[in-house]
Amino acid sequence: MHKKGFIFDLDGVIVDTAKYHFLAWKNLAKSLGFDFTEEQNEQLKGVSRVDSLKKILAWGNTSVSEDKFQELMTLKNTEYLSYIDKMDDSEILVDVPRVLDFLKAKDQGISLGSASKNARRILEKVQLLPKFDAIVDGNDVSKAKPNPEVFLIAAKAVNCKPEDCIVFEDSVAGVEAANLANMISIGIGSKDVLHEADYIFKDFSEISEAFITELINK
Ligand code: B16
Ligand code: MG
Repeated sequence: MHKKGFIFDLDGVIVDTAKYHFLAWKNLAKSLGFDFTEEQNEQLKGVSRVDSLKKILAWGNTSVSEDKFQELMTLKNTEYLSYIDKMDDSEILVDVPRVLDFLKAKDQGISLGSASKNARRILEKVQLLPKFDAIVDGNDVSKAKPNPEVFLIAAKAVNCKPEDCIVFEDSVAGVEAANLANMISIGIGSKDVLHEADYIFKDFSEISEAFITELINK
């Protein structure tokens, strides 16, 4: 059996924390006197906290001092964490445990590759932390997706070459990062949004064990 590295994004792939990011950013924008749409929110998926705030301020034609910028980041994260702290394993997206358990049974490398600095806290809340061989998150990288850094570190962490890795991603930036890393990209979500991915599935219920076995033996 060939050992492959399977790298999972967190938000939008394992759990739907995107809705909590959206809520917290929307309230922040509201406090600054403007709003943004769900379509604009799509551009924030997979993007780091700093870059998200930069985009949002640009949408609102607003500029702030460095101190205020830091204050806004803290405000947003505090509200976001208030939602996270209420999470439990019922928020794990459909069939994620089935796929993780299948990969473990096949002795494949399992890494997290997330932009979030809250990744460990979220995985602990939903009780999935022990399923991962390695966690690479926003605290480990200096370059945000679409830069491939997070996935390259995640591959190394399970001793796999980039071309032996498969990435599950829900964001445009993340799919681009996986492609730039020379990994197989699997988009989780809409075909209209994730058309750059090598494969696209609505969610993990569409991912069969036969398909995963094919990836392992590739
Ligand atoms: P935090 P992922 C990303 O997580 C989210 O998709 C993105 O919306 C968020 O801004 C980013 O994490 C940073 O999150 O504020 O918790 O550090 O999709 O890469 O798992
Ligand atoms: Mg994501």
